[in-house]
Amino acid sequence: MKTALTIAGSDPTGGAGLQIDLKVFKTFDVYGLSVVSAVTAQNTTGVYSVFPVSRELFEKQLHILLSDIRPDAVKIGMIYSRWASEVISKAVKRYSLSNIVIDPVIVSSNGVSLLEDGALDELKDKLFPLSRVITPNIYEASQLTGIMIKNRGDIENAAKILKNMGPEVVVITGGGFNKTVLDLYYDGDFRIIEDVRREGEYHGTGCVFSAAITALLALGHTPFESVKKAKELINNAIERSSYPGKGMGLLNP
Ligand code: PXL
Repeated sequence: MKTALTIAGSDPTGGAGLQIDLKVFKTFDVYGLSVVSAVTAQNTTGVYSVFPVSRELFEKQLHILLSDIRPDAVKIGMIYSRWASEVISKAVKRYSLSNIVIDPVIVSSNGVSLLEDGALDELKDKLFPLSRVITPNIYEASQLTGIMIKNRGDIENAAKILKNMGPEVVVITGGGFNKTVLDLYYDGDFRIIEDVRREGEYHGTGCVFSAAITALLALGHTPFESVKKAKELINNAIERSSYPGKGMGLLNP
């Protein structure tokens, strides 16, 4: 059985974070492993608190796990701490990890910071060069590149800058205007993935997307196949989603 590791925060709603990642891995019959970076207190109305784990606990979780099991792919989601990128990059080298997918999570939907000051630069410097796929949304792509993204040309420029930071493939999600959503796939050539815009506000779409890509890479699919199939899974998870609380909908992959 193929295995995938998620390095992420805990979300008690199970709609984002390591909990949704594990559910997504399961839908592809990929065995899920998880290392927790931070524990959040949140519900469907938003994130209320973030408690990062200590560096010692984080390192210990990684090394005890990886000295035993080598995952076929690794997803890096919310890491919170500035030091986490260096710890992960050392582990990637020491344990020869491949198929690294990075979802550069910065803030929650209700505006709570999920990344410590200075941690984004560390993520760029230490982990982007080791990654196979990065999946920023438009906001994250803007923050990472300093480009104010207002049109399709801006998205393409941001993708080029991000690719120069080291990943093999850049996927910028959530572009597009009016009734269409547009994801831009860039590996040196541009490919556009267009879809109809779906109504409603859902928690964890970025997590589901990047976790699905991770599972599909673990199974040996190419990055482009993985991205296309990940889109299908999101649409499925939206169709099966529900509103169990007072706020956002929760995806059900
Ligand atoms: O969707 C980004 C995200 C990732 N990981 C955790 C989160 C969130 C958003 O709230 O809480 C743990």
